[in-house]
Amino acid sequence: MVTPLLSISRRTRQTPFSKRLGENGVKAYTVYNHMLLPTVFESLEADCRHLKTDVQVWDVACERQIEVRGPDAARLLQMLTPRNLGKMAFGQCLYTPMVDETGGMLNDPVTLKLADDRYWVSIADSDLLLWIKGLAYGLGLRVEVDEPDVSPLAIQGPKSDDLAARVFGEAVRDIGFFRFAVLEFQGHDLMVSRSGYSKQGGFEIYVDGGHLGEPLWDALFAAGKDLNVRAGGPNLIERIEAGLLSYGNDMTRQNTPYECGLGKFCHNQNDIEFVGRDALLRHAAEGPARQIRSLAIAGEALPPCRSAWPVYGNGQRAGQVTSATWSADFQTNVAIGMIEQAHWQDGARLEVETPDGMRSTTVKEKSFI
Ligand code: THG
Repeated sequence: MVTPLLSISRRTRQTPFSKRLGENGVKAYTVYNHMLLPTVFESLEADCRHLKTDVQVWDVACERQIEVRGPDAARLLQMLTPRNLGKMAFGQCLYTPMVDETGGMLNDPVTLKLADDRYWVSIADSDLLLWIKGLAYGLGLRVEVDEPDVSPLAIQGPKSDDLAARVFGEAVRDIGFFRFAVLEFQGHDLMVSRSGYSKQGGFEIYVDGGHLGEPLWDALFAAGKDLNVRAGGPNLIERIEAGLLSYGNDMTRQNTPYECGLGKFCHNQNDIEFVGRDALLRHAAEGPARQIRSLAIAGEALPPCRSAWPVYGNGQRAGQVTSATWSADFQTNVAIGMIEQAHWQDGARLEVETPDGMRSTTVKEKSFI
């Protein structure tokens, strides 16, 4: 079968790092927030191994920032999410499910507080800007909402602290998980957070101004030569092993945060006002009928999951698999899926209908890593 190519044009936006990706041998892209996101350099498997042993620099400019500023910024941010932001402090990053009036997931961004009247919403792949602008206008809030020229660049892998310290100074080592510090690079103040879309540790630098992209990239590669630094991107194998969710793949507007396993980010909802509260309170009282689970799928390496694969238990529909790939480390296909309550207990044996036929699959309560 022919693997189709992606036609790239002005709509599939380039990033400040695109030229460097070409020079570093990028082999595949996906499109995320209408922007190119590199997915493969050497191979998914080789990239995964290197991520787990060394350090990588990732072009995640597609994690677009939506800036909300003005006297009503805090009120608008709280309207967007069931997570209680009442105690959010400057310098904090919070994983914030965002829902519509039915409690359906619109996005699962990281929200950063830059000041009492200024926030960045670091979005996953959906046009959240339009929803936020519409809400601000409809509610008559005193805010400005736009997409600044900010392009995150991630440093990920076990040697991340050493690499980041060489470019930003020893202060990076003191940055707490999901906190950011403002550090200097060539005379510019940049936000550097301890976060990223892998479980291998690392940082995200919010490159504020596209012209800084190549100088920062080059500084990281010059400083990291002996650390074996390489270009990378969110790695499909590692993110499935880690159980990191992908909006549009593992969850959509059809799912609530509880179904997505994000109920732990939905506390004290009686104390706050947000769109979808009544629907979510009702849903939480009933309990979700299905929930995200990690799964191991038996047999040979499977092709990519391009449409949901039906899952069955005792001949009955038991859910669907939405992401899957071969894991060399676990010597099985690893997967993420949405599984019905009757079948979601740890160790449950089910069947999944893949493009390569029926396979047996085992439900896991926890992710592989
Ligand atoms: N970093 C930033 N922006 C982003 C992402 C990111 N925007 C798009 C996308 N990724 C948003 N989705 C996620 C999903 C998972 C995590 C972060 C963003 C994540 N989760 C950790 C976990 O599940 O273990 C920690 C969550 C927590 O405890 O708060 O890191 O990666 N800037």
